[in-house]
Amino acid sequence: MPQNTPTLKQLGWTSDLEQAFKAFSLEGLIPARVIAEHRSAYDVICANGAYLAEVSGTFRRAAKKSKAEFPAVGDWAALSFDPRGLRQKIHGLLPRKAVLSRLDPGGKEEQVIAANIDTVFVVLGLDGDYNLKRLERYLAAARAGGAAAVVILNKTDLDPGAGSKTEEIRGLGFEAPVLPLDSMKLTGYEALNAYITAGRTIVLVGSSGAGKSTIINNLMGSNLQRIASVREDDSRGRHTTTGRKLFLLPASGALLIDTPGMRGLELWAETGAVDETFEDIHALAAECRFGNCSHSNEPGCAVRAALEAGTLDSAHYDNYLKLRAETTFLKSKTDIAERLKRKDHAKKISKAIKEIFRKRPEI
Ligand SMILES: Nc1nc2c(ncn2[C@@H]2O[C@H](COP(=O)(O)OP(=O)(O)O)[C@@H](O)[C@H]2O)c(=O)[nH]1
Ligand SMILES: [Mg+2]
Ligand SMILES: [Zn+2]
Repeated sequence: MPQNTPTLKQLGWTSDLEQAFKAFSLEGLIPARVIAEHRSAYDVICANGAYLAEVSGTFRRAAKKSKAEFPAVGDWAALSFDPRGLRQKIHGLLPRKAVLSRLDPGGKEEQVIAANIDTVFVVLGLDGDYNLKRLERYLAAARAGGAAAVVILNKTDLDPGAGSKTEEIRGLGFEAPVLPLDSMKLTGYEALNAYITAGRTIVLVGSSGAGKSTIINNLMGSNLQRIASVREDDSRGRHTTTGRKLFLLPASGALLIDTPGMRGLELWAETGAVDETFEDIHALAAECRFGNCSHSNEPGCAVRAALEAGTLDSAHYDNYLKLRAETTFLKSKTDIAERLKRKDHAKKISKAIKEIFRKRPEI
């Protein structure tokens, strides 16, 4: 347990959250922020200090349907506080602001990596971890979860091409700023100041070895995290921790969530959400004549047939189309291949125009 337990305010508690918590307060429950996730328990901090907590039986039964309803790092939980309890009980969660989710590697459901975040730092290491396809996935996941993103190109000291890579990503026109960083000499760190402000929650994601923990260490100004990560490695065989943890930066007051390297981040909103929510349509789609049927105007569409027969609700169907269009939009917004093609096209045109002017005799 930390020596100086942060206050709720330091952890990001606001009067708006207090307001939202009213119904829980009336039940005698108190707020706590989830700062680490273990197999079946959580580290939480409440006004009384830092504790181990688990969900109540009622919570477990109510959340049985989906993993995503269970607490995640960053969540605000409602505790029934027992000073003698070994584990405090979590009875509910405040509705989440932005989340970072992915498709659970073990199944077809949402896994919340971090909750109530403001910003996602996508960290790429310039020692062979520069991968635009992966970057695009992370950016799409941030967008899908409602969080802003910042791209961090770490280990600039190891790559003479760091400058051109920075420019390459900037040229792709993402909303996210691109910040080059050397975490050995600590160059580029001033640019982070705009994002690491008091009460703001930031999750760091990226491949294992990209430098996420080093960045947190540097910002913490101590080797606290390094100690923690050694313990993580030791306990890997016992499966006691997910490695996702929240840190309070002493200087700026920002809250950083470290994540262990993720092999793949399958975009939750893109892959799972629509089909999961519209299981009935998904089942009907198996009977469509074309495998890639969009269920809008293709012949032999089983979905439209059900609609016409009145066995499929039209509002339900409309909602399906809307949601799917959203995920398609999400995909095209972040599809780098498309962007590069468009950029290439624009380049060719401008080159052709230049050619015309070059060949034209002076007027
Ligand atoms: N040369 C260089 N090495 C770095 C930099 N940042 C991190 N490293 C090293 O990269 C390795 C992995 O870093 P770590 O923070 O554990 O990565 P994580 O898995 O993303 O948390 C460590 O040996 C770090 O010392 C950097 O900017 N330059
Ligand atoms: Mg790490
Ligand atoms: Zn169809």
